[in-house]
Amino acid sequence: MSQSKIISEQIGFDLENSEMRINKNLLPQDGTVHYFGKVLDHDSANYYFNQLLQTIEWQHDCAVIFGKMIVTKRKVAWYGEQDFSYRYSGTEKRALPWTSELLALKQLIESQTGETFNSCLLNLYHSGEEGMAWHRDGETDLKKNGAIASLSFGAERRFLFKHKNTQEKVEVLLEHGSLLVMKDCTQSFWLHRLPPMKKVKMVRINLTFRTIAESLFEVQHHDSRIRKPIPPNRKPNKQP
Ligand SMILES: O=C(O)CCC(=O)C(=O)O
Ligand SMILES: [Mn+2]
Repeated sequence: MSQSKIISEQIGFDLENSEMRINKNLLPQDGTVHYFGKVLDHDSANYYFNQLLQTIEWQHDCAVIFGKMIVTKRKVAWYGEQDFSYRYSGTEKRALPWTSELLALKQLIESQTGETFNSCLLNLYHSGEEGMAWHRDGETDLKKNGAIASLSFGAERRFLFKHKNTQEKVEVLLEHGSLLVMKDCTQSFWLHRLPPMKKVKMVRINLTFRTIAESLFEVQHHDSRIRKPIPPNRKPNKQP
């Protein structure tokens, strides 16, 4: 039995169902997005939804927008294989060590996609009133053209892509227990967004597994957004 089949069975992964869908690229040009659909069976998706809700150290996100510190309604968390420290939206974040659930999910999507990931950004949307504006995940700390694997749990939400030159839009519905992968040059040409859906009252949790660029581990403090792990007895540098 293959390794991915063994993992799939342990974790409740709907392998055969997903294999039929992954070959279709949702984008007409300039990038690759594969929607695998529901990759976890309903009970496993419920299990992970509840575990993530309870075990993740959720915190409101802070961002500096037009010089003002904004606290978002949605909550976020960041986990990784090292306690990476990085700067994002004018604030400093530090990755927590993998939980057993995140490691199991990472192992599963790695065996399915053939990609590897070393960090995960998690978002918790309390209801359809919360969403995320147009953006791309092209931060300089991420591996160039690295795959980003997005796992969704809870409320079904629309997810949109918009081409930065043609304004062409592509839409997909992200279901409970589903996997979407963005890769190649997608982040260079397409923005994405999670629009609010006022009728949705349920919580949604999204996990985006990413790869922090190896070369940046070596970059030292002065101007990098990612730093080597900071020794526990030293405080992170102050905000500018
Ligand atoms: O919640 C989602 O589906 C997308 C989240 C996202 O785009 C991000 O965290 O960068
Ligand atoms: Mn994003």
